[in-house]
Amino acid sequence: MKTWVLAMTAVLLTTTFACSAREETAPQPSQAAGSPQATAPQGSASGNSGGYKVEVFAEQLDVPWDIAFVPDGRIFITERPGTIRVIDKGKLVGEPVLSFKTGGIPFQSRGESGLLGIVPDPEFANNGYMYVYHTYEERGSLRNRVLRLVEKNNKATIDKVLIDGLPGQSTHDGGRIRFGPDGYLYFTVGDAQDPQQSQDPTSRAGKIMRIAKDGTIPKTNPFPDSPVYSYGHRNPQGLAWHPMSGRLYASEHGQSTMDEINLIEPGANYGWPLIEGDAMSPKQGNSVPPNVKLRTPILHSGSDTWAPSGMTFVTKGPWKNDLVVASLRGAQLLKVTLQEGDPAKVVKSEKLYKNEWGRLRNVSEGPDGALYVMTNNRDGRGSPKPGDDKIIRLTPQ
Ligand SMILES: [Ca+2]
Repeated sequence: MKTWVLAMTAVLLTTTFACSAREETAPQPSQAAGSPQATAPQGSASGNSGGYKVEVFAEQLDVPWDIAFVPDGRIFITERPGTIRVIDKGKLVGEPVLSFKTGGIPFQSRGESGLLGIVPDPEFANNGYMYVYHTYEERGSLRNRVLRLVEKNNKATIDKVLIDGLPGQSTHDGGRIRFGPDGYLYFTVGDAQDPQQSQDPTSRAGKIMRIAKDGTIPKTNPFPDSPVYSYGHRNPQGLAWHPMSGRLYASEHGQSTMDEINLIEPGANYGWPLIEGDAMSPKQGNSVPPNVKLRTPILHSGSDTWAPSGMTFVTKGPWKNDLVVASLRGAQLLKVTLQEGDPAKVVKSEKLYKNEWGRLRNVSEGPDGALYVMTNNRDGRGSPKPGDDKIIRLTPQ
């Protein structure tokens, strides 16, 4: 029987190990070491680092993917194999809030697919609604869908299917889901291994989408009667809005290198598979029609591989207004500082805690102003350490 341990006191992190993780994307390139960005000082093993107290907040999780904070203090966690867990009064509850593996729920978790993003309703305290993005099978093909759940007393049930039939595959499933400052529900959909679909605004593959929380299409969406908000994406997995400007940013996996951070404009085309990174000319075998305008990222990894996933802007503490991005293959937090007043200008980017915790799936800011970082070492691609997978908490001092 598994025992679930939640560290109630600070557990000092003393582990440093070489990451043998593969990247999120395929095929696997031979990688040269190094990066166009400067490498910042490594996180200290002393438990305090760069103005943050660092501790293990939860452990013994099974490939956690996303985290949701609700006003009563509980914290919900998705585990990709198909369970929602809850931390209640500081304790990780053994019984799942909802298991997608039982009860006849259509569900599949193969490769990178499964139970992915989770977000609470902005009115959760009144309605108990949460929204999740997950993979299922339909007529022999993998698909993804967005569900509304209703939660009470640490148990959730499916209340409504908001959108289904989204393209799915064993890789490139997107899956991040967040509310924007406009109150609409945004989520990312990967190209599901069919790159050309990303360039077709009428296809649902390789998109960032926006719907109302009742599943209807906002009249102000860029394409009439379509949930598509932006297109030309490969496998976006991070969404975050700048706390001052309210502008939307997204992270995206490149094919093998050229991972991207994009500033998202409604209706814009982010280039995949015609161009990668800030390339000005199309990839071999592609051509760009003269009337097609392709957006390039505000930051990319060059010949390095980050494999970026969940990310957040920081609103409190030493990193206030910086963007922090969890990296799988990069096994680091990428911290990006933007120019005040210029949403597209990156002042600097730093790699923090590289190889200290292994592959990182997500970072979110809690209502307490701490950053909660999820490891992703137990899915066969990482090197699990005792206690993996973990949530590491960084609390501003
Ligand atoms: Ca791009």
